[in-house]
Amino acid sequence: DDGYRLWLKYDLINDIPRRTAYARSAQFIAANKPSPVLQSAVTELQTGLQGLLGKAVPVVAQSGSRTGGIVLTVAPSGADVQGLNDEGYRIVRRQNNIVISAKTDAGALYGAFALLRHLQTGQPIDQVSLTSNPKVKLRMLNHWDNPNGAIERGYAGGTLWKWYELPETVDPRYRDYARANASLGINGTVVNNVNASPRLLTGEYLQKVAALANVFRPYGIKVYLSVYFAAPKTLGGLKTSDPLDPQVRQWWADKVNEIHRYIPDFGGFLVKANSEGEPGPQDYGRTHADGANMLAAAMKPYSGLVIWRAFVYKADPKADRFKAAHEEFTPLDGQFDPKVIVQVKNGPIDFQPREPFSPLFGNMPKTPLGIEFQITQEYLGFATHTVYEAPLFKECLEADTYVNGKGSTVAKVVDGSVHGYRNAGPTQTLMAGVANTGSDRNWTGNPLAQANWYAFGRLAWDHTLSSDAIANEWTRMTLTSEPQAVKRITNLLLKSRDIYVDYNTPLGLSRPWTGVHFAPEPWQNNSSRPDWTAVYYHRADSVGLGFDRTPTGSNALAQYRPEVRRQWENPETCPLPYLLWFHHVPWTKPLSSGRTLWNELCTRFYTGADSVQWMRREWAQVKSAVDPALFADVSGRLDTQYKEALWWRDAWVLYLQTFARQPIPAPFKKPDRTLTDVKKSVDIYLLR
Ligand code: BDP
Repeated sequence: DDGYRLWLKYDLINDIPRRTAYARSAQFIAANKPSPVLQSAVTELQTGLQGLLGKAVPVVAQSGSRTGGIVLTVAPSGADVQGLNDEGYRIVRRQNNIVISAKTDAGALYGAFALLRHLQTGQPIDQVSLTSNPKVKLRMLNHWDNPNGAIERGYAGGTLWKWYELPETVDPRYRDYARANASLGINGTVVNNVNASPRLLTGEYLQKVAALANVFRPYGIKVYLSVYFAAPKTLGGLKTSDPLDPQVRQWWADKVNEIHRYIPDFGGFLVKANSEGEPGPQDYGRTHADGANMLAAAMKPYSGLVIWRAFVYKADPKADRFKAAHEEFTPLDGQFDPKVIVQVKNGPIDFQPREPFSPLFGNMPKTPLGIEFQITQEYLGFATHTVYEAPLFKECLEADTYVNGKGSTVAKVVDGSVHGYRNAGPTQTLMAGVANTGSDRNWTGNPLAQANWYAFGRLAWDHTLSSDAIANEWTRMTLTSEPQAVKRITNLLLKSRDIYVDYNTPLGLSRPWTGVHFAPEPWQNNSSRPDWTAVYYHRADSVGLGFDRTPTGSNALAQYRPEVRRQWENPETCPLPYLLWFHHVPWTKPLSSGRTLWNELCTRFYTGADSVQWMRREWAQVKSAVDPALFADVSGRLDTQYKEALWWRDAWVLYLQTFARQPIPAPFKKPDRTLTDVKKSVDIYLLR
């Protein structure tokens, strides 16, 4: 198995009684006058059932008096669709048929995939009764793909989009990409990097993007573009890109019209502005709101949206980067056009293995805030380390902001239930994930990283699903149905993120690296900006370790509600996973675990690395239950992961030891190599 089919494998069901029971209920597929989207649902059911049942299932126009089949019905109102939102679905058994009802064709498509998932995971079908509504309206992938074919922070090959062949040649893979996304309910895709090339806005490239949009449309997926804010200057030849300049505004209005000539249902713009060197409205003394509203005005005649990123921080040596987005954006609350959504990364810094939730969530009640997660493993060991991300996503989504009292979780801020974004006219709710897909045959490099794409999509649809349920479902659809193996793999996935954190950034450490974000460099202290060094984040000195964000330090804690602050402000009671995020802790201080900080750190680094051995042993146990090629692929990656976990462990403990000046505690043995050895190996890795 080369992994290409992802979780849509549709292999023949070997359990004959079950297969027979399913076949009895799937003797035909009925759909009236299929639109392109409904036709996708029908085709997918046909393909899926043919594979699972080993026989072709005919499609009929109307069920009439026939029974024993699957009936797709779309109606804007009526008892069948009561309680459904626009994209929701209901699956029930009625008059001996399985009826999939929805208000829209997209809802029926999601229902079709849900029914297939139900069968793929071996659920009983006789009394099937499923109702599901997406909790968030825009469920989107963000591709950081460049027109030259490379992917920023991509670890699974080059871009999926063959720009030089488009629009004449349309790779069939685009359709499989759309199928996979639609199976999860993903309904939007930003096809290019947030560090955007203006080239995507040229007529030549818009035609290419339109060809992709044509493939994605029958799967309910809209295309969005990241835009380069200074395009009026670079592309339009204007003297300025000032958002209040009438010519600039006209340029964008014309551009938006042009885009719609190619892509009538264009989704909208994603904008990274005045961030990490990208141009933006502040270049002209204007605000983020001025910039976003100018694009919203250009978009006014259409349904498209402007998604404006809040990922900003300035090169100020005295500032705490943690506070930057909150400081810049909260004063603008209420100033954004209703067509604007502000997209906020899950944490205040930058997709670290574990971060507290961003204090922006809940603190802009008049502005819809979308959440951005990173699926690609930029800070999670690239495609070699196995890190299942659902627990990371869930940890943030379930965190309580207390903005409207207890229970104001990040998820409820994002889905609109705290501040009622849903009622605010055309505004939307949004969950975005930075894609981990690439041109590798298996899409994600590490076969197990497919689970992260899957988990993101499932949580964007329903953030109340558990990490465990998603892992179990994905494993059964993708790897094996053998119960013991499913249990083992699910357990391995669920533990993998904490294991990574333990050997990489335990107790609230963060960002121990430079440019490529892989090799350990906690000693890194030299960069054009202080906040691009490692020492800026961990603040190790002879006294202790960690970033003081209490009132004696940067007081970033003041950006949270008192209830949240109270959880973290006292170093005696701050949960250990967040300790060094908020406190500079003496090396010798006893922690709640009973160990001193130094001993606790060593314990984490050593047990974290040892746990990768456990992952290898667990994986070895499932050999007979999974495909041999896939088994070997993952085994090799786990071997590398172990080697690199030791590398991380040694780099950190040897470096921190120069401050803590204490021995490695028993029962752990001191590393075989010296700090100089590790530094040299990092230089070699980074080709320095
Ligand atoms: C950082 C990445 C950088 C991205 C940036 C962003 O290292 O490549 O451009 O995030 O999200 O984590 O804009």
